[in-house]
Amino acid sequence: MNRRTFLTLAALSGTTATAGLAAGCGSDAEPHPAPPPLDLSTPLRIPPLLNPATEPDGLRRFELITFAGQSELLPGKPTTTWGFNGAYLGPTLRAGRGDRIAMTVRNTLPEATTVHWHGMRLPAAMDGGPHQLIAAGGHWSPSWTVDQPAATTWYHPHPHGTTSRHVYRGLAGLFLIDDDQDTRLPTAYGTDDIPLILQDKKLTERGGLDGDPMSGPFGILGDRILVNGTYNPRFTVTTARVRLRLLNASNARMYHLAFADRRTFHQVATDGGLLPAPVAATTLDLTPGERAEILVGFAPGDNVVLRTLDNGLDIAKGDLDLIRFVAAERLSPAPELPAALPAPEPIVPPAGAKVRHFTLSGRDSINGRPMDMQRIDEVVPAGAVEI
Ligand SMILES: [Cu+2]
Repeated sequence: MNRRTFLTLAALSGTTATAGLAAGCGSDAEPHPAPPPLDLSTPLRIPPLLNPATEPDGLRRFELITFAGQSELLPGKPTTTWGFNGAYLGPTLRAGRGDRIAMTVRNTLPEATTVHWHGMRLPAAMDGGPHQLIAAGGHWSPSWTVDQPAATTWYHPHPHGTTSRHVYRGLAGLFLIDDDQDTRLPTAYGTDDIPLILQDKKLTERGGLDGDPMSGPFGILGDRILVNGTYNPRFTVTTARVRLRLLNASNARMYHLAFADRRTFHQVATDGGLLPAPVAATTLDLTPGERAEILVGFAPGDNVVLRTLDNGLDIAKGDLDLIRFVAAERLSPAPELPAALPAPEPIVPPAGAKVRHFTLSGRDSINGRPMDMQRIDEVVPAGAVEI
C-alpha cells in the first residue's frame, strides 16, 4: 500500500467532527453563489523557501509552526485559515541527498495534529502518521538523514479522522529533495523552477472555506481553484523554459491538466523522482496527493492558460481554468531539453516476491476491517520489495 492510498483512506475515513471545524470551516447556510468568470490576473504567490545552512554539528535545522491566521482567499474578504509559519500553506523546504535533518514542529492550533512527510523515505517513528500526535501547544522534533534520489515530496497533517479537515484548512507544503547530479533541469526556485500547489475549494460569499471535506462518499469538490493559495492567478514567465512542480493537494478532485492551446510539454518526474528521459505529452492526470514535474517551453509574448479538463470519467464535472502564463517580450535562454535524466534504478520484484491484496470498501474499511489505532494488520520488513 502506498502513501497516496493511505492519504485517500484518511480523507475518506469518517469520525465525529471536531468542535470548531464541524462545518469544515464556513457554514453551509451561507449563500454559495457560482464563481464569476476568471481573468487570471492575480500574481501567483510563491511559497517562501526554507533552506537553512548546515550548522557546524552537521545538522540542517528546520522549524515549522502551525498557526490559525487570516487569509484573503478571495480579495478583500479575510477569513480564518491554517498554515505553517503563516496563515495558509507552508514554506517550501529544500534539502539534499545525504543531509541530516533536525526538524522541530510546534503546534499552536487548538487541537492535536501531526506532520507527515509524504514521499520521504525515513524511519517510521519520524513519519508523522496518526500515532505521532502533536498536542495543542506541544512540539515534536523528528530527525533523519535524507536518503533518496531527487524528488518533489510534500508535508501535511495525518491525524486519524481529521486529516482532510486539517489539509482543507491550509496545512500543506512542499519538500524538495535535490541530488548531487547536474540534471540540466531548471533549479532557480520561483524563477524557472515553479511550485504549483493545486487545490479546489468551496467558498462562501464572505470568502470563508465552505463545506465539509468529510462529506459524501469521496470528499468535497470545490468550484474555485487556488494555486499556491492564490485565487485567479497569473505567472509571468521570464525564461524560455520552466519546470513546473505540480502537487495535487486537493481533497477529492482529480486533475486532467492541459494547456488551452494544447501545446506539448515534457514530463520529467513523478512521485518517485526523475524519469529516465523526458516524456512528451499534451495532457497529464494528477490524483490527490500526487506530484509530477513538467518542462514547458514558452515563446516571447505567449499568453496561455493551464486548465483541468472534464474527461467525463470521474466525479468532477466541467473544465476549470487554473492559471495563466504570460511570457515576457524577452526571455532568458534555457538549457536544452535533456535527452536523458538520472532516474533511480527501476524497482524489480524478486522471484517469489510476497503479494498482498487490499480491498477498500465503505468509508474506512480495508479488507473488511476499519482502521484501528490499536491494531496492526500487516507488517512489511524495511527494505522489502513486494507486490
Ligand atoms: Cu500524504
